[in-house]
Amino acid sequence: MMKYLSIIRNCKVAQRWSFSHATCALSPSPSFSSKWNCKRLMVRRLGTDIPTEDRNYYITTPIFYVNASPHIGHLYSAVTADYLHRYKLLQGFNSRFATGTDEHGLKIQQAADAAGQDPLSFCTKVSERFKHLFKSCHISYTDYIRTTEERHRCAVEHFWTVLQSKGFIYKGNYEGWYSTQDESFLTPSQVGDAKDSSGKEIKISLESGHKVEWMIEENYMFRLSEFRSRLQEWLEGNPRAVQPERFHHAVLQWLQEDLPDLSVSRQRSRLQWGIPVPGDLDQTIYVWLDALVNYLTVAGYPDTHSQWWRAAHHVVGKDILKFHAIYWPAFLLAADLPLPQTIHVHSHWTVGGKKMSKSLGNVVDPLERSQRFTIDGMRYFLLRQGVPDTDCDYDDDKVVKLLNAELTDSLGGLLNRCTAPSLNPAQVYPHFCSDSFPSQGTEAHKGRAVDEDYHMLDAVRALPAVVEQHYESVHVYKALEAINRCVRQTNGFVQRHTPWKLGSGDGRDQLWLDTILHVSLECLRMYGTLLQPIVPEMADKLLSRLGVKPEEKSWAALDFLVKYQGKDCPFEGRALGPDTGVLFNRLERPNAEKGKPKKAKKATKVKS
Ligand code: ME8
Repeated sequence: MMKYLSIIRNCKVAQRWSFSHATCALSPSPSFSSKWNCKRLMVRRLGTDIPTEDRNYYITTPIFYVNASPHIGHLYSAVTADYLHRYKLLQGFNSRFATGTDEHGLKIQQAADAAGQDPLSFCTKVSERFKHLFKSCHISYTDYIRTTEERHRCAVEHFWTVLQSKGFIYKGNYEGWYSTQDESFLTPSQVGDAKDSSGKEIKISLESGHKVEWMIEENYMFRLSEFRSRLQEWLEGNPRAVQPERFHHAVLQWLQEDLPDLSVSRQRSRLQWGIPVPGDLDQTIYVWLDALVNYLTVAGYPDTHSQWWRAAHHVVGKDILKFHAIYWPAFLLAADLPLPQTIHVHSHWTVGGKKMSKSLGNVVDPLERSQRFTIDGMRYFLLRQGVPDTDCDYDDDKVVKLLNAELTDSLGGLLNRCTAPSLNPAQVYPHFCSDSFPSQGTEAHKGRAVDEDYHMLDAVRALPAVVEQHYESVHVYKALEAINRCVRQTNGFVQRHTPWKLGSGDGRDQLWLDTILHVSLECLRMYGTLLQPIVPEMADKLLSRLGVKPEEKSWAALDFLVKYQGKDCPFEGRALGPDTGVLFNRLERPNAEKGKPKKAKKATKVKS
């Protein structure tokens, strides 16, 4: 049955995507207009042909522990889920986006004790910090869940009862290693020797480096070992269930190893801060079982979850892959619930090569950085620089260099040039003249466009499909790299034709000047539309400056340069929006400038 469902699901996805690619592939050497049509068809299909239930999209972040304040790594997961949510909305999906905080367990109990506070007030305080960060950074979540909420307790109790009634939970004796920092049970092969700061011999988790302790307890066990082959089947039948591919392989590899039953409760005498096991008040439900169910709680479990649960996608850091790609699917299979569609895994932000983490005390404050580099600046940097497959080192200097180069100079410079009153005194979206920029082929020699200009059109026309592909696979940096490459090409186009030398009153020159500006603004409209999920405020500023109306900002409006095809362009002749200043202000380099006399450097601005 599972296999059958996954085949149907894969077919639907394949249909949706192959539609565009197949159309493209039919043309041996697709011309600008045939590739163009292919794109239009795909957008139309996304807009109208998908059955309503397939238009739901439910994206989640991990729920974060409240033992300390949020850092850049947490913001990265949230920004990743946020762009997916915004992107899906722009495509016309009904999208739901959940984030929140994980508030139970020994680690939180100990942190609250250490702070001398009662656990709930402690959790509330830190949970509010996460909420504040996310709101400040324009994380547009639709649901914020705290595991101390009543609705969640009901969902967890119900879920537990289902697993127990189906015979997947039994009382047993757990004897083995436990890491409180990771809230994780470990097998002997996952444990190694180390010394603590006082030189004492200790045992640590080989994966996280956190200290582990031997524990012997009578508690409830989940029959995880029974699920090995079903998990393998799921992964083999759904090669894109865990992305990127290397993590998919990692999970399959783990499934070849020992998969013992999992302890899913702790004795109440040791852990009071959690949800009691239904019917046995001496035991508290294991915090990971409790936490994972949050995704169902938000979806409306146990009463109204099916509509959203079928559309669930998770964003997680690689540190919690095992919990999401082994324990969670096993719990869901046991409860007869569908498995998540995708688990998008990302690697870690490091500082000086070490994972940024609360326990190592090397965290970068995301709120302070988003004030210093702006919210969109931080969002852009994290998504442009973060690579899902490999860890990425955080460095303020890198942030400044990247944002100055790509947002201030490249994109901001292009917008400035093309909207400057000196080139565009009427402040309108200028007219396109097909005699100046005729269709490629026999007519081309009659116009003023050169080969590179046609290459640029090809690249920008192909851009939405390229960006979509990378947004879908969460290789955002590749999408942003592609956009940035096109922005550079458009800057090259403007530079090549020096429009500032064309405003001499000669009629033909004026038509060519208008055409250069029209093409450039069309390119900018594409970039602004595609960048909305990443830098919402900046993209909005850009599109508003071009005079694009709110209803023209969706994915369906990614029709590039329709005048080139002889069709009417709704923007032509329309007044530009008001000039609200430079798109992205140049940032000061953090340390390099210290001690040097400061030379005020402004964003490139063409004289008006
Ligand atoms: O594990 N780089 O919570 P947590 C990138 N409550 N991302 C990072 C990161 C880093 N250096 N550090 C943390 C938990 N993250 C559980 C989750 S879900 C049902 C329960 C991000 O506060 C990344 O997404 O330790 C990682 O997986 C998550 O925060 C861990 O957050």
